[in-house]
Amino acid sequence: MLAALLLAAVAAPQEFNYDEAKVPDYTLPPVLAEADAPEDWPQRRAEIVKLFEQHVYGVTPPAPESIAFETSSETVQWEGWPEVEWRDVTIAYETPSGPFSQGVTVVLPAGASAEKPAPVFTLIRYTPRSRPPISKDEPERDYCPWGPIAAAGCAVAVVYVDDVAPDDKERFDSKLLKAYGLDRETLGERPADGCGALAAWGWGASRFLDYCEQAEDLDAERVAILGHSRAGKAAWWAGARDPRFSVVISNNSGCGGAALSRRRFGETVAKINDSFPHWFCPRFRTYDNNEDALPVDQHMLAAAMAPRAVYAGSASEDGWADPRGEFLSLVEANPAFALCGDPRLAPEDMPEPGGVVTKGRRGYHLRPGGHSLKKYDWERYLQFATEQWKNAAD
Ligand code: GTR
Repeated sequence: MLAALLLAAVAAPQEFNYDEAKVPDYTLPPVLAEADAPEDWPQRRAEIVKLFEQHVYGVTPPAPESIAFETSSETVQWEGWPEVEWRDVTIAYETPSGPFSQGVTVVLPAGASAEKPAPVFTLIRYTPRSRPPISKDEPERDYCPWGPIAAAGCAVAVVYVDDVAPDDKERFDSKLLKAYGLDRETLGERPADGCGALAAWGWGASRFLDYCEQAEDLDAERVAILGHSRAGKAAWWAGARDPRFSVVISNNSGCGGAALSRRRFGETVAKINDSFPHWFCPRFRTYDNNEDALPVDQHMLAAAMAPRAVYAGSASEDGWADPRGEFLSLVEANPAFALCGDPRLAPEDMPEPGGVVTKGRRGYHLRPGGHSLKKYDWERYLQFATEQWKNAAD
């Protein structure tokens, strides 16, 4: 009898909330704290980044002192698509345990040059590396339509998570983190603020930005970062840490990404820590079923992008990622964006499925459908980023 009861308890599906009426009351930590003027913002922003580092994502290695790049290119013309250059970039740097390298594939529009450098979309991608690296069709979960991106005059670069930190709880620290002596074998145990995989992926994306800064045909002032789902979480954190990314986008990133943790809608902190303990720092576990004790919530991550541009793409049937919680993060970032002179977003501005809202440097859309990165999403990201880059240039 006892055994049967225990079995039933184990087999019972965990309860997750999908009912707006059951979202608990919560109070968010303040975005500005003592800051109340634009000149106070850089310091407050730095405090926010530090809090996320200590409590959520973990401390990344320092940027390498010297870095070198090797490239090989081919011109590709697929029927019905614009001619592009596919460039494989090997990024190499010294680490405490010797040389380390990662690869990035860049697709450049024909005609990108020192006179006309191409703006860049940096996609953190967790689909295994393949050749051709980027497909023409839409079937993949983190699809990358390089044709339309090139047609818009932009380049797209793919950062492969596996090069820096395999997306696997046993092996995530076997590459970059091991090279820096931050792996469990070296340390014995992960420290409370130990670097998680999401932070390591973003760190790898910053090394690609190092490349953009010296590649004449890429425009380092106009580099966007984005990712889908787990890579969307990594993209927002990479964008918060590295202010060289001028536009920061997450697609269906949910818990630990754009969604407010205190809403406990769909995936929760306890659930994500159980399923993916390697994504975050160990201290994040102390907030399992204890979200109100977090010194941050994800609206502060959106705020950390100010005065740059930030976007969240949601999908109407992706309750697990809490589309409303993703929108509310942008809304609750109001104090930081208002300080930079942007208009306020209101909860009532949340669009219906199929709608987009852009105010100042913040954008959001709710694609009809489920958890995926689609052509629909990319079209909106292209439009938002190009508008932001144009506004910044005006
Ligand atoms: C899910 C996870 C989400 C999201 C997703 C993905 O299983 O619960 O947080 O990251 O995976 O990355 O596809």
